[in-house]
Amino acid sequence: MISELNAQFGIQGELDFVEDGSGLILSRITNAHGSGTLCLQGAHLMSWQPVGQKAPVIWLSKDAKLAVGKSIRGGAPVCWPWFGAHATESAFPGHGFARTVPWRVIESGRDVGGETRLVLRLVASEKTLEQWPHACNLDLAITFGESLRMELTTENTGNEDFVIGEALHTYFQIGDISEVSVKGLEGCEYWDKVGGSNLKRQEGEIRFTGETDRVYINTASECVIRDDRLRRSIHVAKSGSLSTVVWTPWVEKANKMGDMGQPDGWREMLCVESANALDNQVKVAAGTRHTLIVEYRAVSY
Ligand code: TA6
Repeated sequence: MISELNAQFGIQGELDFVEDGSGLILSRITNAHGSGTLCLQGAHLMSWQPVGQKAPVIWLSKDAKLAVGKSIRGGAPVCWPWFGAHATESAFPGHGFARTVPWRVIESGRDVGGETRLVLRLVASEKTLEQWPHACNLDLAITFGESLRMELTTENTGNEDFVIGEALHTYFQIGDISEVSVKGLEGCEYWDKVGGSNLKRQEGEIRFTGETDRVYINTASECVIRDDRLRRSIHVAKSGSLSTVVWTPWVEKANKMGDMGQPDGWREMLCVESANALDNQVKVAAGTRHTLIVEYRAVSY
């Protein structure tokens, strides 16, 4: 498998595939713009560090475990074909199954300007069809350049419309949660999931003083994470997405989760997730496709 992958999709000195001790396959990318790692299971971006940035832009828990069928704590989990708990089946996995099932490589290449591109497709199985009995393809195209671009495309190849919820549930590396703010969601309505689920409106920039778990709706805005400790801004631009989720577990929830990198790994991460969730779930009509796109850029100051 590894030798076939490298023969068919490897790019000398830029893109290769290796087997992790857990039996999962990782893709390693290095080019003039930076480096990254992606796990084929879940098409799960695990790391990205552009040249010129002292710290990675994507956070991965020190306790992250790679295991077949298990989600990885950190990186950019693909939440699909639902976001959060399944609407009716409590036994179905939270945030859908896409992040814990095999994906296969369908394309690799070098774009203009020396960017490296990789495209993966979710491998449907009896298990996925049990939970999602629809004819469709799910592809993730990821381009490693000065910025990081991800395109999540759902193609409805059947003859019935279906509705999806989705997110690129990205964990960003920050200096400390007390020294960051998020701009771009001013005036937006959001479902506040801490202490029930109430609809509120964002006033001003977002700062963090406790557990924060908010689904901002009806917003296509670019968000900027301003990080005064690392002296950089992370720009989260998107298209094909009308929800943005902002999440920090804070100390109690992080300790309960147990895989956030004790004692205070949670202080160095912030999720700003480009999604279509709750009010913004997407109907993908039969024979059509829908793409959610994000572009991440780190700018030092
Ligand atoms: O996106 C925020 C959230 O829905 C939180 O409520 C929390 O559950 C987080 O996702 C992590 O979920 P996970 O299933 O990856 O542990």
